[in-house]
Amino acid sequence: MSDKNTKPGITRRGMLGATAGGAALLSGASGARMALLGSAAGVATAASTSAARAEGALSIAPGELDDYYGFWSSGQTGELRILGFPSMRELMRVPVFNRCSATGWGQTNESLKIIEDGMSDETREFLAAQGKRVHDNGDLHHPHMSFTDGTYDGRYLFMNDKANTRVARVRCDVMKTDKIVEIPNAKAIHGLRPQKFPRTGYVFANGEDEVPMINDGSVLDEPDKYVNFFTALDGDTMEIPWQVMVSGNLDNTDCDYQGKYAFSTSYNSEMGMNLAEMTESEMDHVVIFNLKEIEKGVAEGDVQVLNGVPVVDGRKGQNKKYTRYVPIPNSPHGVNTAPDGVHVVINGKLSPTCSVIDVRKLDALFEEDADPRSCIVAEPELGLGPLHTAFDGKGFAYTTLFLDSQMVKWDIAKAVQAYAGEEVDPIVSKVDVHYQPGHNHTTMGETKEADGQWLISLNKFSKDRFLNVGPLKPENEQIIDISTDDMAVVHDGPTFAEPHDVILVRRDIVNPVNVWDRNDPMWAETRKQAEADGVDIDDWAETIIRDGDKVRVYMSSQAPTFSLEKFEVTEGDEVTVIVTNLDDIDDLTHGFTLNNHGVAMEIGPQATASVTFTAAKPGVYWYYCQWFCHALHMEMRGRMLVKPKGA
Ligand code: CUK
Ligand code: CUA
Repeated sequence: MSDKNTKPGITRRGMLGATAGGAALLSGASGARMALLGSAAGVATAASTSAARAEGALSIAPGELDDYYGFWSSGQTGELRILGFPSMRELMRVPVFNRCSATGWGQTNESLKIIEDGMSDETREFLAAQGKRVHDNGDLHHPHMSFTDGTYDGRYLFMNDKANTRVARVRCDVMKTDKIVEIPNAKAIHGLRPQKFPRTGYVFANGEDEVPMINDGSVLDEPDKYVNFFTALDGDTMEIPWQVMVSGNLDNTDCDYQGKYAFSTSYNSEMGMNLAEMTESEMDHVVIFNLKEIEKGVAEGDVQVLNGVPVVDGRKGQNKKYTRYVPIPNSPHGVNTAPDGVHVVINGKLSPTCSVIDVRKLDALFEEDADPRSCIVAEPELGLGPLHTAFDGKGFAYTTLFLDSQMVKWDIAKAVQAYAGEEVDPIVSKVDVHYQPGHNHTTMGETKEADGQWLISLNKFSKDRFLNVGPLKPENEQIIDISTDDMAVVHDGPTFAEPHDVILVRRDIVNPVNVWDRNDPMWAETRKQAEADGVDIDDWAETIIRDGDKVRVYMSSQAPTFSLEKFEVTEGDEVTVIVTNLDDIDDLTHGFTLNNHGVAMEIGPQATASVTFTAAKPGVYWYYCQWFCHALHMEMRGRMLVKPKGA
């Protein structure tokens, strides 16, 4: 059976691996022991089945493909990472908020345009005052794919930057960032989710840090002057149709499968400014946003316009049409909507409980004088430090317990029964993870197509699990087989700072191209400039345009040569090098690196990229192709002569 582009189930390898013969292939004493036990008993035990299944699925043979794409955040590294899952082979890093040395992201004119287009004038001036043009860091926590009708649609990935208050979009056809938008009014975008139904639609973004409404340096310790914002972006245009002003801070967010409500947790309902104040009350809250009422309020002009964005007032005790504050114990963190389309799990963090909302009770919640807790239908006690929950689509939930260093599997229906007073235990089983898990995720688990195959635990501490690399340790990501109730941990994988979150997407949903379209919008501005200069960048180009002390150098690349083996400029010139890769073969990327100028960029097959720098010092400088493209790749180089001024 070819498992290319089919829905993964138990693959052929997995089935073979589940036999005693497959288990015998396990290396090491424990593998041999399991294989012996399995065959001695005549049946595979749960543990050996898991191990064997893992052996089959995790050790993907050379040349074979994974069943899932894993889209990983990278926290303070600022990039998006793509892994094959379940093999955990890293496939690609997509620069987003970071400066990338390999691709030139944050340096090429095309990437700078994307980064600067979504930047406020205020930030532009602020950066200029520090001698900078763009931020070169970000803190990317939450990557999520666009949805249509409750499941991933393979169009875009959206992600937040907590450090510099931005939201970015990555195009899934080329796996490159195409929009980065600074969110006005809010500070520190943390939770982020795309609308699931009818489509994305909105991308919801939480502001984590409260700031004084007028933040001009005159207010510090007057909490009543602090506000916070919930933002809706339009996933198609990346414009901001509205924001909601809220009370308390906002942590994580999710939304329903009906297109009516969104939810945000708040760990600081107190509006405290230090640890003692922030953790003072036993109850914090989840804010429920009534999307239709907010849209109506915006249409009717019940807004104040702040920095160009219509903002409705959804603060506690204000207009109750827009928001409801549901009390939740204690500093809730993750919020996760189950694939059943009904249950929303709020993870208690400092409370050992998760609170479960039934979305069918939300219309009534927005009625006058409704009990704010009337939408809660379960509150199972799961263990210490529940942070995030994932689902298998079979009625079970899996919650990370940060303090207990465990994953707990529980039954949603039984939790509802127990809350109603029945004598049932919703907890199915627990497994140790290593150590202190944050996010977890199941295959397709945040869609209505959750398939119950695998669970991954993203653990904040690895301690002794890997070779020691010094005081800074990697994190540890563990794969758990959820095909049995025992939840066997079947894989450890170290990872660098600091993936918070991941989504696991069936591979038939993601279909990137192999070669760029020559008319891609990514270099539309560069094309316009070339047309103005009378240069056809779709053809072999070797043209140098002088425009005062600006020089534009047009060249093409075709393995193993640049069209220009040399060019001349004058000391002090502002030089723009525009390279078009005329190769149209899969995987034939060239690069342009200019020695001692800090200049390097990627030019994919059929792409155009450009970079601008100052030729500050007379001399000969070699430029070279930095992607190994041909047997004569080393020879793919040329010289820039910088002539002394006035010579
Ligand atoms: S947060 Cu990091 S573990 Cu930013 Cu999604 Cu929960
Ligand atoms: Cu072109 Cu190496």
